[in-house]
Amino acid sequence: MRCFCVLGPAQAGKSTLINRLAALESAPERTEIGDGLALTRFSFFGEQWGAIDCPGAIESLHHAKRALLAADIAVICVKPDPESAVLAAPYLRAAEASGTPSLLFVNRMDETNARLRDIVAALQGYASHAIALRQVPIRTDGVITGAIDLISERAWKYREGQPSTLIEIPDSAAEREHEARDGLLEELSELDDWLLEELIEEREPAVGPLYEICTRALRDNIVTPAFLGSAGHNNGVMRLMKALRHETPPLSDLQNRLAVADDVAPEQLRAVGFYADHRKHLGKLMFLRSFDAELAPGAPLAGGALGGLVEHTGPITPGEIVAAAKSDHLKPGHAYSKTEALTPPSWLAPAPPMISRALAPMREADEAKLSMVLGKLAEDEPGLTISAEPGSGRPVVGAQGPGHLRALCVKLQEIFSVEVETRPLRDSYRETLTRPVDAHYRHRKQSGGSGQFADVKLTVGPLSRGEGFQFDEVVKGGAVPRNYIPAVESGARDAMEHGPLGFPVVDVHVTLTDGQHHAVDSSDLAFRIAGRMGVGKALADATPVLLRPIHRITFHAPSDYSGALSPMVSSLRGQVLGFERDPAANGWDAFHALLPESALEEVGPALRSATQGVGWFDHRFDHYEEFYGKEADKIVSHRKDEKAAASG
Ligand SMILES: Nc1nc2c(ncn2[C@@H]2O[C@H](COP(=O)(O)OP(=O)(O)O)[C@@H](O)[C@H]2O)c(=O)[nH]1
Ligand SMILES: [Mg+2]
Repeated sequence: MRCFCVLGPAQAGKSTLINRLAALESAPERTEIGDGLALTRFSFFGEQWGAIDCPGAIESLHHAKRALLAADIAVICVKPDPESAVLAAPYLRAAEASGTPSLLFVNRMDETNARLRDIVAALQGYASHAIALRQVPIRTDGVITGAIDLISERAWKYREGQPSTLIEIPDSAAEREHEARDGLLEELSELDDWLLEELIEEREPAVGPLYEICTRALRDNIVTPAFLGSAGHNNGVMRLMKALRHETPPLSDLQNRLAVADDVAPEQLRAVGFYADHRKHLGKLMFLRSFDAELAPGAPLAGGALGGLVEHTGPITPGEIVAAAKSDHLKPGHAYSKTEALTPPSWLAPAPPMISRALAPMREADEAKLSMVLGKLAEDEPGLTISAEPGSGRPVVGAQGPGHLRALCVKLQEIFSVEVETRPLRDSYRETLTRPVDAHYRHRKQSGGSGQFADVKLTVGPLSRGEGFQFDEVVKGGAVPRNYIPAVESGARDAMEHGPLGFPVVDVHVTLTDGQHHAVDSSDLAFRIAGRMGVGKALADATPVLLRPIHRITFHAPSDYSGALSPMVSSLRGQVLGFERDPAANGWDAFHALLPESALEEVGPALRSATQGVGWFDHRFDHYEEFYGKEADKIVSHRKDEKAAASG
């Protein structure tokens, strides 16, 4: 089976296009894979084809990318106006990063007056391969009525609901056709000496060799050819399918791409696992594309045996896509030899989570099950991250966006019968002190026979931001015996856990200067308590101040939006650091800023609206910053109320 995937933004007409391509010759057969991926099988000119439909929401980009693991070629289906080109940018970027040859289909041409060359020029801004028109439209009174193939120079007139008919190139289109053809041939002549000579000698190059050069240019990822049409009206669909038939590279090219990062020979790859779906009664289903005629249920794969196939009988031919049950040792994202699973390619890595939520099961009894299920799901879906919330220990889920998070909750309920509620994470405020103070604390307790006694004198002062905690002692003459000093330090550390404002305390220097002990009643415990109480008292006296966490954030977005990011950062109370061209992709910038952690919740939606949903970001904690004013006071009093509620 030969296989292509259709990538592109929502509403570009991807699903419509697949239905039309598949229905050219036979009745198509569509199978849902999961998370917006679906496989349509069909035959064309005696060959078996598989088309993978991909979701168009940017939160599902990590799912769409999986299709590139299994496809010989990508069709990038776009909307027909220059302003929408940016919506295709993430897909152009993903296809290029994966090394998958791609062709463009400019769809919905029936709805636009925009010039194709402007659309392609706008797309070129986000592509590093040259995009070359392979067709130009024929327009009558502004409406598209057909297209001219720039290689064969044949013109086709569209007919509603019927195959197009061959016509003479209309006079009105002739000049444009020549201009576009010259452009295409010039592009191709850079790749082929024969063609260059033909052009220099002003000979008319033969069509057969021209198609061959096109095929080579596509296969080598030098040129991305652009076709046009209207899937909704079945126009340009046959032309596209014929191009796919002639120009889709062989299966071995995919094996080569997948093997490139590892030192396994491409021929040793038996299959690639691109998706795992967890189903209610079937358990985990692994979707694989096979490379090997000997792959069969029970055959060795990645150090285990391939399980039974769902809805598939007979041998698995190379290129076939199958779903295997009972293959839990297989993880998606890897190509497999008999004995090994290769490292997933780096281009497959999802964007960092855009939204994080703590999860709690509605039924307490589901707690262990929830952790187990989340662990299983995250193993098969790197776009989902799982961690534990400091303090509560609750599982924290990082998702690609609110829709992705909702989809997870639905999966948890419908497939695993665990109903959950979600809540935002707490900001990790800290506090510190602003001046050094001395403290004296005596712990004395008489209970029955034995008593407790410890006396400490301490100096407690601030350290520079980020230095954490330091403990020293300058005790003279054994006033506090050596063996009790570690207990004083432990007590001081205990005091750091909850400061006078209710938050963990950082950047503090404690010096034990003096003290007293009792030969019978002193103990580690007594000195620990004295240390804790003494430091606690000092912290309260030393004018504590709230610290808020500041993150360093990098926005990844098409360069067009960098201008809009500065005001966005300001409105989120952040500070712009600057931006540069993203070396990894044409037409993208990496934009850096500092933002308070409390603003991270708003970053996702703000970035979405500033970049038409195309941008993403990563961030990491950078430093703590002293935080004063009304907002800080509110946080402190809220914390007090919380503590009161918890203890009362
Ligand atoms: N006018 C017009 N509408 C189209 C065309 N292709 C698809 N559509 C419509 O566009 C909408 C989105 O199509 P769909 O295939 O679901 O897009 P997807 O989100 O990319 O899969 C549907 O209402 C289609 O009927 C086209 O070529 N012309
Ligand atoms: Mg669709």
